[in-house]
Amino acid sequence: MTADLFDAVPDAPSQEAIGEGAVLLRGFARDNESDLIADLRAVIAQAPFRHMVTPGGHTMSVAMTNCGAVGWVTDQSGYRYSPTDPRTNQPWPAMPRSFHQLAKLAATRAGFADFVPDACLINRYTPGAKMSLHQDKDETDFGAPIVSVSWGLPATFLFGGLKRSDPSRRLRLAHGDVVVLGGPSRLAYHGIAPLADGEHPVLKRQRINLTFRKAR
Ligand code: MD6
Ligand code: FE
Repeated sequence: MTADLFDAVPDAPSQEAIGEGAVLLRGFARDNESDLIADLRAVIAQAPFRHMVTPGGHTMSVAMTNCGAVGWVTDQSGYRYSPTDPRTNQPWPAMPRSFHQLAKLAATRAGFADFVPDACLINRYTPGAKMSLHQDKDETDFGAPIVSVSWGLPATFLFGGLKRSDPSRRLRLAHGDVVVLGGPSRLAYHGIAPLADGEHPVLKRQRINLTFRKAR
């Protein structure tokens, strides 16, 4: 029987290469999820989710906030990282130690042992919300990966190539899954298909995504 083997490695997360420098770590963020979600709630209490406006004037269906030394913002004047929350002109909440540790551990597992995130963008999807195909290129150092953590309702991650017109794979991201985009995949186009309705036992009718970046 293999039961003993599995017992020796409880909830061992799986690891799948989804591209060059791109790794899907299923279940990687489930270990201490109650601490992580408590820390998330504290961040949100200080810097609530809001729907930002794109430079083109569209209000995003995904609600966002940030923690860390800088946070990603968009408004009529463009995309950028800001040390302050434009709602209050106060610094973003500090990045919880638990978040920083999770991001470093995931990056290390994916082969990026020296990753030091200074920004964490927090996305909230309710049913129907989506994120169009995009590249993350507002950071200064594309040598650093981006670590993405998903909680709550499952989503379909669209993972394309270096050109917008390249075909994209559809990958299911469930509660606790982590994606690391680094190396040649750092600038790959990606997005999230419209979120299907459902109810998650902890997070109810929403999906939360954290993306850890080295922005500056
Ligand atoms: C999301 N993720 O999962 C959106 N960006 O809600 C991203 O935009 C993303 O998953 C950079 C690297 C990994 C990602
Ligand atoms: Fe992205």
